[in-house]
Amino acid sequence: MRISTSTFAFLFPIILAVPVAVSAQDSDMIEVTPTVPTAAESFAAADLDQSGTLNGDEFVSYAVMRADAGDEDFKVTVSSGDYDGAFTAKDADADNEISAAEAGAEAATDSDVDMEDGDTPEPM
Ligand SMILES: [Ca+2]
Ligand SMILES: [Ca+2]
Repeated sequence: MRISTSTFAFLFPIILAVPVAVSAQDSDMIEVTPTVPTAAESFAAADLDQSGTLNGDEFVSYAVMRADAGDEDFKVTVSSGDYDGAFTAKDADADNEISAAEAGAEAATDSDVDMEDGDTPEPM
């Protein structure tokens, strides 16, 4: 056994010091800034299967997120619980999926639209 007690003696003060340093920072360093997600961010977060569109379940998540973010239209939807009605209203092309455009959640750039998805061309 070559592990000496001096190694332990060296580490021990560090182990003690770390929790103190963390708790000292806790009170004044960590400031929770509420950030309101953009529609595009909510859309991406709600699109659980990352298909680029929202199905019925994903749309419910999206509606709740937008309501939380202060979107008055979705507040009405969430408080009424009429997700089906809102879904139908948003689904302009009636394909039972809400695209980012239909949700009004298009990102500023559209450069990532055609990623590795060449087998399903959009019917116009
Ligand atoms: Ca999806
Ligand atoms: Ca659609």
